[in-house]
Amino acid sequence: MAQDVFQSPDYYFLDEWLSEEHKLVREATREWVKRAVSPIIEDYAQKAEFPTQLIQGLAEIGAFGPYIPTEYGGAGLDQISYGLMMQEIERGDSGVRSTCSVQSSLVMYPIYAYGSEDQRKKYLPKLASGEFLGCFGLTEPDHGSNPGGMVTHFKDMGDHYLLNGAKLWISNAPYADVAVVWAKNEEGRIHGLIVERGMEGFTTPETHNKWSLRASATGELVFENVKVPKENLLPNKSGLGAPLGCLDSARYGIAWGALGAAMDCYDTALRYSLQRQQFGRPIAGFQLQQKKLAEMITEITKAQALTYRLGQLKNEGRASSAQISMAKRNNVAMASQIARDARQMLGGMGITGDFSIMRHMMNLESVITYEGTHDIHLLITGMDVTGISAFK
Ligand code: TGC
Ligand code: FAD
Repeated sequence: MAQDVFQSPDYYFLDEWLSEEHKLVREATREWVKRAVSPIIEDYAQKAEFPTQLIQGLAEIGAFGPYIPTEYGGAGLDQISYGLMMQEIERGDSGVRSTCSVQSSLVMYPIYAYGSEDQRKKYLPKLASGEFLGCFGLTEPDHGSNPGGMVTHFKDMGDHYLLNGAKLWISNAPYADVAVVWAKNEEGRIHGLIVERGMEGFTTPETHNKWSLRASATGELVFENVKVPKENLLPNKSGLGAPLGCLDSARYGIAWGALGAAMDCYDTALRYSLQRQQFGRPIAGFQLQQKKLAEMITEITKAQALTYRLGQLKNEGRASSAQISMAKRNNVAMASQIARDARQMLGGMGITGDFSIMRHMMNLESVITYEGTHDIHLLITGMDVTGISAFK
């Protein structure tokens, strides 16, 4: 891929809303992405390999647990800094951001929020430092949008739990040292269990043949009579609201991340269209190309304002699940549309790995599906404004 010369658009001077700390976090993350991610990511995506060498760097920039308190190894930052980090990392690649979302919001967050003090001390510092990689098992082969129907279950055997079932489409699974797994007890109540690699009967086969998120490892979690120690049950929250609470945090990060992918596509298309000559002039001078660019910057600017405001609400503990759904849905759809338009603007070059756009475009097909599909988030908004659930 060509040298990374990304410059972020800020059409409404929204940087003025950011604190010095926010800007420092963003610049440090951007500099690391330019140095560590951009030069290698296309190659790893083409090979469909997970670049494990990035794990240490991600830990060093604080991308594992940005908002987890420092006493547990996290970076102790606010929600806007967390968002800006996700924006910059997904600007590099959605799959790398996925690794961070899973580690921070789907593994560290539940251990921090629902775990015992012993569990926090045992796992969080190792997850923050990258010594441990984690994954989150909610989706099952027959229960994706409807996780409440899950069949993975555990039985109380007196001195341990016996876990059986399977999870599908699990990011990081093939490399994970620990898995936060959601399963039903004998009464049908959902609980979180920390399952460790090496426990007998626990396997993580990799999922191949993806055309999307190729630089992220995806797999299954299979549990065949796995003996889980009793102290591995997350004691402080149960029910479907427990995993959905983690999703709130990850979906929030995705809203920022999608913005990063959109900004990268816009920046690339703008630069290319100013240089590429057809009919004796830069293609940026043609009205149809200007329409695309004008719509892109308008949608990015609207999403920047929406997302920053969501960050403020999140910092104040006032962001509702439905508000987060709206931002995830809007920003991912916006980024997907921009990726498609930007790809067209590059003509034939747009389908090559010389530019990041086609990779973003394909990655966003996963992002629009995971953490709740585009349609599910629309129905969450519908439920919120009408008070009537379309799911029951
Ligand atoms: P429903 O009856 O509405 O709710 C059950 C209980 O959960 C509570 N709740 C929430 N709590 C916290 N945060 C949320 N976002 C919540 N949404 C609901 C709710 O209050 C209730 O609590 P209680 O105490 O009354 O029992 O549940 P439902 O079965 O009707 O389902 C609702 C629906 C469809 C919105 C939900 O199931 C859903 O969001 N489905 C989408 C599934 C999903 O997003 N899966 C993601 C899997 S993980 C993933 O994709 C990781 S990708 C990672 C990466 O690589 O980046
Ligand atoms: P389905 O639920 O079968 O949906 C199929 C279609 O039906 C969708 O268009 C959906 O919108 C629509 N639909 C479903 N229900 C309704 C309804 N009530 N009304 C209208 N339309 C509806 N899961 C994890 O637990 N952990 C992970 O780390 C993880 N990582 C992932 C990584 C990747 C690359 C991918 C692709 C997925 C990942 N997932 C993960 C799973 C992801 O969350 C699910 O794919 C997603 O929730 C959708 O579930 P499904 O694929 O079973 O689709």
